[in-house]
Amino acid sequence: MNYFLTDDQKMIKDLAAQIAREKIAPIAAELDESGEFPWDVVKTLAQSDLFRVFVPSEYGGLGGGMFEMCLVVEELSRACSGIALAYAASGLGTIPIILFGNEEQKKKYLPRLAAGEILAAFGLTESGAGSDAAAIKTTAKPDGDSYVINGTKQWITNGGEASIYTVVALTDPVRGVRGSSTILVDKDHPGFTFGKKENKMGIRASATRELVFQDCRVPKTNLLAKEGMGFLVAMKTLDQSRPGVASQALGIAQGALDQAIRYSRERHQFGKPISAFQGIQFMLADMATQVEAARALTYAAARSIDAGEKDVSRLSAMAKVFASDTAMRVTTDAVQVLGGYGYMKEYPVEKMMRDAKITQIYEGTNQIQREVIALGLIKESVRNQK
Ligand code: COS
Repeated sequence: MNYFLTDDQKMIKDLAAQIAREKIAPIAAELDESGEFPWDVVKTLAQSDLFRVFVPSEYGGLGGGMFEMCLVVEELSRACSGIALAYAASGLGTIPIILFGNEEQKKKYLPRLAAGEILAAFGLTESGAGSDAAAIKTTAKPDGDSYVINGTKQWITNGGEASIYTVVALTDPVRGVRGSSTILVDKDHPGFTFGKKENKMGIRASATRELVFQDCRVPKTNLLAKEGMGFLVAMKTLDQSRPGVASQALGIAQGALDQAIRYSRERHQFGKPISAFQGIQFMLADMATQVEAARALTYAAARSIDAGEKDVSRLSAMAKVFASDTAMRVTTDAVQVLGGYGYMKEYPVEKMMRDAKITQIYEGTNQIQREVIALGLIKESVRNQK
């Protein structure tokens, strides 16, 4: 399908594909096993200017948007979505600074993030606040010119590796969600430490850790937007970032489809390549159709965000749901096409199937996405009736 990419977008996509082929694919299985963070790949992505693609040009970026970020994430994820996540999660952590940072905050952080010198992370989730993001307990008590942060954030991607964290905390707990705020916290702030690295089913090359705050005092100048806007900042950030998860899922699905097609041509049974059997052909046809539909929806969502569409929650959630469900189906079918070999670690599809699962869970489970979509439909219907 022709998505009418500009020359710049084609260049970004090709460059990311080349890095995926040459630098990521050869180490994907090894890092999946060891869980080592892919700093060498991060360095290559930085040297190739790929962290710049979604940052405004005034702050050292190339002035693209979510669409360009999605093109990169998709291509990197074809080879390894765990490694790609070091890039994508930094994007998630950068979005609130782009959307809500003041001039001083943008000047301080964005040029270094754009250069790939440092990574960002986003800290919302807690042990008791997953789908129910409004139930956070971490507090940031105003005290003179500072906030004093106490609490623990859970399962934070890039935790311990990133240098800058956007943390959602209650500055006025009595007001509940309306008393939440987003605060930028540097990694080396006294009172800020990290839990152990989590041992995960998939995306094992990515780092997932707790963020632990014990009387962590940060200056009030680190507040993003205004006090009380924390939940809104988080929701607006997730509206923008969810097509990023969709493109990660899309990359995994495309990678698995590529493997299944190649294998079906090479594997002979009953005197023929298995690609000659209709049972396999129909599976490949369905996988390819789903992947293309996921791509069309993901690109449409990212382009709507970049075009400044006001209400992107629903489209963004649709892209995330559809692409992640597609990734799960397509990787499962790819394992089936490869049969016993697909189940073995010598072939990459079993890893892809493990990696795909998280895309149905994080940045809002697919059940939450469906709720966002349905509530959006109902609200629109009520509006149209008035
Ligand atoms: N954009 C702007 N405002 C939004 C919004 C959005 N996308 N979503 C909610 N809001 C606003 C609502 O309009 C409401 O404002 P008012 O009180 O002024 O009316 C406020 O935020 C609270 O909204 P709501 O009552 O819908 O909040 P809920 O607590 O019911 O939660 C969901 C809404 C479930 C959608 C939210 O908690 C969510 O997205 N959960 C998943 C969290 C997630 O993705 N976690 C992953 C970890 S981050 S990597």
